[in-house]
Amino acid sequence: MTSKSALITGITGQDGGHLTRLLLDEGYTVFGIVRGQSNPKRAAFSQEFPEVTLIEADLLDASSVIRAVDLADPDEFYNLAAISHVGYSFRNPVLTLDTTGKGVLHCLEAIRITGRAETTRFYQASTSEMYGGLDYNRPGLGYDEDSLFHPRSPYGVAKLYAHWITRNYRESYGIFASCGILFNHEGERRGVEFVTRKISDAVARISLGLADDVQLGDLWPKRDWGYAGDYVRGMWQMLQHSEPDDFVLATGETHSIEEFLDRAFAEVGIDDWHPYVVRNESFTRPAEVDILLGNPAKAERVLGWRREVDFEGLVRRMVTHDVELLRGQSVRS
Ligand code: NAP
Ligand code: F7E
Repeated sequence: MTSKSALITGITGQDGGHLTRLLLDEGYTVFGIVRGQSNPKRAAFSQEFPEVTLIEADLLDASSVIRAVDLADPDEFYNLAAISHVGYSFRNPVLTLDTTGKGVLHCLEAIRITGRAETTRFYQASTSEMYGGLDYNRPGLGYDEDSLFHPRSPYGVAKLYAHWITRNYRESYGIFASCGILFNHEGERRGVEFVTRKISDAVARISLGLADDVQLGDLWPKRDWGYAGDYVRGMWQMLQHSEPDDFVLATGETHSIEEFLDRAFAEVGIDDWHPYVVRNESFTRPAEVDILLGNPAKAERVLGWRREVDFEGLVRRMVTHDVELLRGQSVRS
């Protein structure tokens, strides 16, 4: 067990929940940033994790981030906060730049200005969206840490700034700052605005007679989908490593949304999902990322990182969870 402390931004998000569980199990004292004067997620979070100290701050407000760093005095700082929905970023590009891009600079400056460049290790949540799926020039091998970036959304572009400013602070000020270039990771904590959870939730509702269909956009894009619980372990391993560096976390497999639908509906005994899926143009994007496939060889070799949940296991886990959740709710009501 450790006596270390950690500060997590985005603690009320999917990865924040998984990472909090991991760090508490490792013996960390955990601090988390919550935004908003009445954040509806705060009560549920504190009920699940009463040991965590929540600090009110917002990545848009540099002074609040400095205050949070001073209060927590963390050994490790995990920056998970972002406007993280790609479709939303097209409709809110300036907010996305300010939060997902400039917000990271506020975190790095907070470490530097408060004199913690040599004591606080920093994790930045970089993303496979920085690759954009176009320069897919090594089919079968997947994107790695040396691949070209070509972001295709305001989110991807903002994350690319965040990635490079993190590297810049590592090189300029010697901050132990590592970027995890994570491919899509999902699970029972995923927001229903993302396609996998939207599908698992809809499949559960349809199987229980609570919904007739689900409205989706393009079904052909392919993603490298892993389980979030496996990926937060990789984040933590990056900050335990002897040197700061950048690492891809991925499964090395890619599947279309149609394949996700096949498996998810099969879990509840429905062989043909077509009658239950309605196309809705409003869920398509001005520019799409056609295919993402990651190569996690460096993280496996250097960090000893391994993913444990495969594609089939991920879909089963999500559908089973959502069926049980809805059954529980209907029993209570
Ligand atoms: P998520 O569920 O969308 O969580 C995002 C978090 O950011 C939420 O806690 C949100 O707070 C917080 N946030 C948003 N704006 C903020 C602001 N102005 N100030 C402070 N906090 C703010 O995202 P996730 O899936 O856990 O992902 C974690 C990080 O990894 C994100 O940076 C994401 O971009 C990145 N990433 C995710 C994936 C993936 O597949 N999940 C892959 C690669 C990279 P509220 O709860 O108050 O809204
Ligand atoms: O979309 C298509 C959509 O929103 C996946 C974020 O965590 O991973 C995530 O970004 C695909 C896209 O995830 C719907 O057009 C079809 O092709 O679940 P998503 P994402 O865009 O891949 C990356 C790595 C991140 O970093 C991000 O933070 O599914 N799609 N129909 C749909 N997508 C949504 N959301 N909703 C639909 O109805």
